Amino acid sequence: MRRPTFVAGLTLAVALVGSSCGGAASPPPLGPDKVIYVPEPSVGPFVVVAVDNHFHDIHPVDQTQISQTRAFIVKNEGNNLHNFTVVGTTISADIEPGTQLAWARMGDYLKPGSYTVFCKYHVYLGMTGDFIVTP
Ligand SMILES: [Cu+2]
Repeated sequence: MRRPTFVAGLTLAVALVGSSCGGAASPPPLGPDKVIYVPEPSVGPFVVVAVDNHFHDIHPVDQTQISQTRAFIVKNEGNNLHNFTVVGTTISADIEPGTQLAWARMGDYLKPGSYTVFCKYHVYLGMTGDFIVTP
């Protein structure tokens, strides 16, 4: 119960500061896409978040392993259209903002092996990822 009270107090303080300026209230500036870092659980669907022209959770340096038995989801939590193209396959799917690509079972789409993926719209910005599908 303490946290909501604090937030309410902060909001009031901001409102007071704003009104003391005397000018017309301007809308808050649009910040970058909000990214919340949550460790990937080892059960349930493996979720990749596409945001800021970047694929989280499948950074090449992490050698991410995903069992072929798991569900696999790519969520577009940004404001831009993204795409999920898997190199060496015919898989290339657009993912509209606020939507997701969802596979009930990874192995139905990608057999065990190493894969590189990219967004065809933002590959020039380095929007790529790597992961390993395991048996
Ligand atoms: Cu993209």
